[in-house]
Amino acid sequence: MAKRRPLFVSRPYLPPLTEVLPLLEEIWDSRQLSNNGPMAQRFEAAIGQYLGVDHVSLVANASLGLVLALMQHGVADGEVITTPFSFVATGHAIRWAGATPVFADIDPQTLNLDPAQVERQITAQTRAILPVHTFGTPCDVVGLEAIAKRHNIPLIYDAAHAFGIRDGAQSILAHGDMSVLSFHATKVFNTFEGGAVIARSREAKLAIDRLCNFGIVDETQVVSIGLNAKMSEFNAAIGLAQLPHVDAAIAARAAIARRYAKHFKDIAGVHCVCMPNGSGKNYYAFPILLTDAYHEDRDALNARLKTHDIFARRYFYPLISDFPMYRDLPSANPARLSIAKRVTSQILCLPIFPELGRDDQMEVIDLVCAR
Ligand code: T4K
Repeated sequence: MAKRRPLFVSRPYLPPLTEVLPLLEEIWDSRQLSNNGPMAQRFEAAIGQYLGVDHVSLVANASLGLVLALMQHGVADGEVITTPFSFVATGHAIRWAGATPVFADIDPQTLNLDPAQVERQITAQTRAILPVHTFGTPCDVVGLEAIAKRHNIPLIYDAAHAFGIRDGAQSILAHGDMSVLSFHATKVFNTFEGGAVIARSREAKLAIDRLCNFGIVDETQVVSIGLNAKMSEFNAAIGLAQLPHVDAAIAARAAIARRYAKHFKDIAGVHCVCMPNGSGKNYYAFPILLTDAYHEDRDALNARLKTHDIFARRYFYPLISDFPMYRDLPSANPARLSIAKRVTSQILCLPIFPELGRDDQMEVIDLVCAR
C-alpha cells in the first residue's frame, strides 16, 4: 500500500457519500436548515440511544456546549476548578462563562484531575468543578462526586474525548451534573463541527436548549441571555450518516492501539498512557510519555518524526495555565502543578485514525523504537 504523506496525528472518518446524499436531499426539499429541524431531532434521538443517555442537547461545538453548561450552573463571577492539562478550550469556556479558572494538579496515571488536589482548591468562591476525561480515560468519578456532594458544588465533565466511553455497564456520561461531548473533525465521532450537552433531567436539558437558542421560550418570551450554539441540519445529517459506522471505526482504532502497545511494551522510556484493555474505550488518541530512560527527549523524537513527514502532536503542551491569559493566576504557579508540568514535557500523541495503514504505522513504530 502506498504510504500516506504527510501523516497527521488524526484524519477524520467519513461515511460513504452515497449515504449522505439522501439526507442532504431531504434538507434541500424541506428548506429547514437550522433551528432544531427534523434532522437535528432525529440525530438527537439516535445519539441518545447509541450512547445510552436520555437528555441530549445538540450544540455547534463542545466549546459552546461547555459555556452553556457552566452558564446554566451560575458560575459567573466565581471560580471553577479545572485541569491545566487539557485543550485550551476548557479554560476559555470558563472565562466565557464569566468565571475564573482555578487549576489543580493531575493524577500521574490517568492524567486526569486528582480529586485530592481539587478538594484543596475549594473556597467560598467555587461555583463548579470541570474535570476532563482526558484522551477518553475516565476520571475518578467516585472521588470527584464525593467532593462535589460534600461541598454542594456542581460537577460538569468536559467529555470532549469521551464518546462511547463506559464505566462498567453504564456510560461515563451518566456521571456528574452535565457532560459535554465534541463531534469535531478530529474526534472519534464527527459531524465536521458539533457536540452535545448531556443533562441529568428533562428540565436541565430544556434549559440548555433555551440557552442554545438565545434564551428564547417562544415568540414573545426570552428568559435568559443565551447564545446561538445550535447545530445545523447539515451537521446533524452528517451525524446520522456517521452513526452506523462508528463501531467499526472504533474497532479499527483498537487494532492500531494494540499494535502500538505490543511494539512499545519492552522499549525503555516509552510509557503508553492508554493501554488497550477491552471494551468501553474509544482509542481517540495514542499518547505516550517519554521518560528519562528513553534515549532522547520528547521534542527530539517529535522533530525526528517530522523529518519523515509524520506529524505527531504534543497534546497537551503548553499547559493551559502557561498561556498568557492564565499564567498570572495564583493557581497557575508551576510549583503547585508538578505532575502536570512533568507530563506536558513528556507527552506525545502518535497518529491514530481508522484508515491508518499498517505500513504507515510500522514506520512510526520503527522510528520510535530506533536507537
Ligand atoms: N475540550 C477538550 C478536552 C478538547 O480537546 C477540545 C477540542 C474541546 C474541549 C473543544 O471542542 P470543540 O469546540 O472543538 O468541539 C484540535 C481540534 O480542533 C479540537 O477540537 C481538539 N479538542 C484538539 C485536541 O485538537 P488543533 O488546533 O490541534 O487541530 P488541528 O487543526 O491542528 O488538527 C490536528 C490534525 O488533525 C491536523 O494536523 C490534521 C488533522 N485534521 C484536522 C482537521 C480539522 C484533518 O485531517 N482534517 C480536519 O478537518 O485542535
